[in-house]
Amino acid sequence: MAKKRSGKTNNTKAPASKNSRPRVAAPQASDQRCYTIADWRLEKPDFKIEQQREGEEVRYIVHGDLSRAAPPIRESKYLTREQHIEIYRWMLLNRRMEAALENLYKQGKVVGGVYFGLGQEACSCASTYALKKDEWMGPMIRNQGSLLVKGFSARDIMMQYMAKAGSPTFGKDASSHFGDIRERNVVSPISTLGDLIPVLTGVALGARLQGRNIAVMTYIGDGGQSTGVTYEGLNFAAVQNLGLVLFVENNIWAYSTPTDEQFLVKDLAERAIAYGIPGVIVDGTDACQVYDAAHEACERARRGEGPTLIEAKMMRMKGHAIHDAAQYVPRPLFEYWTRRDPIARFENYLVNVKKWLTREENDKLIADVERQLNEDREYAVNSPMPDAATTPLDVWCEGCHEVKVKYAVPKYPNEKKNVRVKQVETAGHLR
Ligand SMILES: Cc1ncc(C[n+]2csc(CCOP(=O)(O)OP(=O)(O)O)c2C)c(N)n1
Ligand SMILES: [Mg+2]
Repeated sequence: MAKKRSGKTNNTKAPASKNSRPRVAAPQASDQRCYTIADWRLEKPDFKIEQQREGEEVRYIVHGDLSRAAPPIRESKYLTREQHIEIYRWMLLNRRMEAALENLYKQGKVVGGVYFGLGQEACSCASTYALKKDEWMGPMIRNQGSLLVKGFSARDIMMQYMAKAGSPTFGKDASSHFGDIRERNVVSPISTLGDLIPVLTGVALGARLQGRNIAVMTYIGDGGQSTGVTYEGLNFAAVQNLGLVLFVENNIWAYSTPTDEQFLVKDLAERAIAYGIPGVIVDGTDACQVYDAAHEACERARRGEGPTLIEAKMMRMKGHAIHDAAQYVPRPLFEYWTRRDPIARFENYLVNVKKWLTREENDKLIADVERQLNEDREYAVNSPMPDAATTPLDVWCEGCHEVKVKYAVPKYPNEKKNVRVKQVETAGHLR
């Protein structure tokens, strides 16, 4: 027992208080392993969204400093002046096209719903811009900018939403489920969240069998990344060193669920550690950061070194789709992210910081985008709906088109070595 404080030495240590007592022995330096996640952002927003319940009502309040001014654009290591301006143009077209679609919906001209990528244009446009023409991309609903960069016109996209006969699906799908396996190398979006990941991985595997390491790109949301198929697809790409570039679009919301209610890791890029691949965090509202990370990941893919996970942080600036007014989103969050608008900041960067565009050149560029968009909208509105007689056509494919190889005739290792698959094994599996 400890002696009383009598001036004599007390050799017995007083017990630590309950709270300060460590639960496990303090780890030795040799027990620790460190992993690196690159974080390229010039600011690291730090706030928390808390769910509060009042009876049946659920509401969210946000904690943190939301008063800060927006960060500058981070200088690109790779983009030329012309490329900056090209990306800016795609972003403008992306935004103006979605504004036109919203109006068309309100005029009753859109069949079905409309999805928006407002606030996410830098992520869609600057990422796909890093792909080569013969490489592949699979967009999600908010990546309409990616479709534009990959060669679909605003006319195609508007006609698709209006289910017009001349739309990419000839009026058979009234939203975003279209691709192009012939010219543009775009895999059609798959609504089941995460399923594009193994499909794009399969595209990279197909190219590998044809003797090419290519970059393939797809996107998944903060919500969708929790699906099992995300793990399966990305893990397969990692193990096979396939060139998947996966953008995890962390836009704070999955429908009405904020990220604080979805996962406990600080950053979704940390997931990369579990796959054994590089993970990078970028500011998804900064086109230069998005492009540079995408470019490095694509180069890695082309060298046959495998996939990269890029977490792009931003906010979905509208509801899930046009029917959702997003009233559950705390207003201060909208104000905070409006100051981080990807287009306004990029415009300021090009016109005032870099002085790569004069005011007149900028006005002309915006007017050109508007003119092109107006032409496309008029064409789309005035084009015919499908003829009922053609409705059953192009639904089932029974050998109507050949799926051609893209790069070269595949070489199978077994074929070369003249190894035959064991019949017994095959039969065993089928039983
Ligand atoms: C496997 C699966 N579960 C649920 C849905 C329904 N659903 C469609 S979009 C969505 C929210 C997606 O949120 P997030 O992944 O964060 O993408 P965001 O809409 O924010 O871009 C849900 C739950 C679905 N399409 N697929
Ligand atoms: Mg989301």
